[in-house]
Amino acid sequence: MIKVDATPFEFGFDPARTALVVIDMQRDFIEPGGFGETLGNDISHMQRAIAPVRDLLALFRQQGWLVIHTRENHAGDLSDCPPAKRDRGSPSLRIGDDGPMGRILIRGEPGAEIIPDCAPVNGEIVIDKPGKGAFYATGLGDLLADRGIRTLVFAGVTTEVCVQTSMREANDRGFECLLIEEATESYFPEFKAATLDMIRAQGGIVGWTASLAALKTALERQTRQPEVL
Ligand code: C5J
Repeated sequence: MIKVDATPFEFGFDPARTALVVIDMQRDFIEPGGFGETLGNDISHMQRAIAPVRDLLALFRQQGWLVIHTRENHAGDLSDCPPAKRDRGSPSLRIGDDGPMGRILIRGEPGAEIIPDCAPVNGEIVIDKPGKGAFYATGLGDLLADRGIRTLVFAGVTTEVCVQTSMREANDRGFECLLIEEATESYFPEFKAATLDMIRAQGGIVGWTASLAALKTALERQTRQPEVL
């Protein structure tokens, strides 16, 4: 069991039953001309999450632990996009419209790909999801059950939308969930802060949060432990 200094209290996990879930580190949310920007958001905030997500991925890869990526996207014919999602508000471009990185939020288009810094490597799992939550209309629940996974470490964007929704879905399904604080970002810094508070309030009502440094320290501590036979 690895024990991490976390909030609201220590978080313990068995790596064999744990997966990292990196939510939607896609060009459409992070780069100019994508879905995030068409909604009127300041995408510059997203830059802060890139290096920490990359470091977190490197950590899991070094240890050989399970890594899962998600992508929010839709079929080209929009059959999995509720009209309410496409038609709401007055974005400069809607889901499915042609933008500078191809059709906005459409599976297979350049904008819907994960940014190169955080791109999946061979053997990692990629889940395409039409909703904000990673469990809705995807095979994620079955995949985790098949592998005996009970603990999820979360990262990605955006904190209060797809990350929080996925973490709440996981919590309701009985998973123990840890969000890595620097490895998530919102277009609204105050929403990120509020989301971290909401997750860990009331004795960890949705789960835990911890810094990347705390996770690294926990791993170093574990490596230094003598092996008791
Ligand atoms: C949004 C997401 N914000 N990945 N998607 O629409 O958080």
